[in-house]
Amino acid sequence: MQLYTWPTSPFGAKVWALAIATGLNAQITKVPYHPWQTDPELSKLNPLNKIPVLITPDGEGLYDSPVICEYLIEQSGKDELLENKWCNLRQQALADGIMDAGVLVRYETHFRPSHLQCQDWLNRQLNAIHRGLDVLNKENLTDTLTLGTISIASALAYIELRKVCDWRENRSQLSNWYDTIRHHPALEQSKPTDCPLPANLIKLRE
Ligand SMILES: N[C@@H](CCC(=O)N[C@@H](CS)C(=O)NCC(=O)O)C(=O)O
Repeated sequence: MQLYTWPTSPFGAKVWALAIATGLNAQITKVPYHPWQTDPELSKLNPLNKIPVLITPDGEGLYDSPVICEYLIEQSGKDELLENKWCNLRQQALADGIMDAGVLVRYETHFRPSHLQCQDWLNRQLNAIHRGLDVLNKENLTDTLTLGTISIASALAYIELRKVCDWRENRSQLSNWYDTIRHHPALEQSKPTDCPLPANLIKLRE
C-alpha cells in the first residue's frame, strides 16, 4: 500500500500513528506529497486533492483520514483501537476539527500577506480550537492508544509544532496526559515535523 502524505500534516501523522498501532505500517510506503501541489495523478485518486490518501492493494484511493483509519483497523483486526466506538469517533471528530482550524490558522498567518489577513476569521478558528481543548481538558483520557487518543495527540503535536496558540495554559490535565502519551513509540515516530517547502512552491511565501 502507499500513503500520500507530508511530514507536517496532522492528518497524515494521525494515519501513520494508527498504521503503526495496527502493525500495518510495514506494508505501507509513504509517498511525500505537499498539500499545495496539484498533481493530476493525486486528483484522480482524491478529487479534493487533499492528503492523506491511501492506495489500497487493489489500487483504490481511500480518503479522508477517518476512512483510512477505519480501513486500517478493519484490515488489521485490531478492534480494541475502536473499543467504545462512539466515544472514539467523537474524540477523532473533535481532534480533526482542531486540526482543520489549526491548519487554517497556519495558512492564513504564514502564506497570506499580513495586510490581507482577517483577524475576525482567525479569531473564529482560534475560538473553536480553545473550546475544543477545554472539552478535552475535562475528559478522562486513557493513556492507551485508541483511535481517539491517537487523534487528540496528533492534533496537539501540530498545534505545538506550528505554535498556533498556547494550548497548555490553564489545561494542566490535558497537558499532563499529553506529556505521558506522546512518548509512545507510535506517536514519537509519527508526530508532525517541519519540512522545507518543495522548490516549485517556494513562491507561495514571497
Ligand atoms: N478531512 C481531511 C482533511 C485533510 C486536509 O485538510 N489535509 C491538508 C493537509 S494537512 C490538505 O491536504 N490541504 C490541501 C488543501 O486544503 O488544498 C482528512 O481528514 O483527511
